[in-house]
Amino acid sequence: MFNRICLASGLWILTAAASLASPVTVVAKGADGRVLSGAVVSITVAGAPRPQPRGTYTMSQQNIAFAPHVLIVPVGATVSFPNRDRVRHHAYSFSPAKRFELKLYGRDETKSVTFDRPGVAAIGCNIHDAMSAFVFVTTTPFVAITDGSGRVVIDGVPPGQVSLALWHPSIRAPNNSVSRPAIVAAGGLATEIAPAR
Ligand SMILES: [Cu+2]
Repeated sequence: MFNRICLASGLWILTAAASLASPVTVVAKGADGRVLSGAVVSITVAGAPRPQPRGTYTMSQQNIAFAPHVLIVPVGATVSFPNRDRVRHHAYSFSPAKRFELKLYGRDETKSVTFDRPGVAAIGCNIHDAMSAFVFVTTTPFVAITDGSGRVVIDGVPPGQVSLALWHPSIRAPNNSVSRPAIVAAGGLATEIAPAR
């Protein structure tokens, strides 16, 4: 009797797992073959619904740095740029994805920018040259930043043909990005992406 219960619950677990899309695991590498941490891996699936802005998106300025360094937002998201420092900052972007300037503002003041086009906005500060950050404005929900091992695990990707893309400021290609087609099987996908050497 005990064995039969174990077998039955084991089958249930297998069935439940099969009904979920398996994860896509991607390791990002640079042209030098080393893993790329802090890179953005995105998967575009034809016909998939675009992600909608939800909640608040924040890139703070603290200790003379933007945080986070890379912020992923859906198209249409409004990002607030609070200043948590005692000094004033002057955040700006000249990127085609979003040109803006948040003129000098001080401690605990916040200004916001709406990102209405896909692409990457490189953010700087007019006062502090070392301050740099990126807002990655996406049209796909299947997107993540690589960890210290250059790895992302993205769940929920439907099986089939997809476009796999990698972005990192060090990539010497148009828009600092490379992409290629990939096939996601029912059992998911484990792969690598890197710029051509
Ligand atoms: Cu600054």
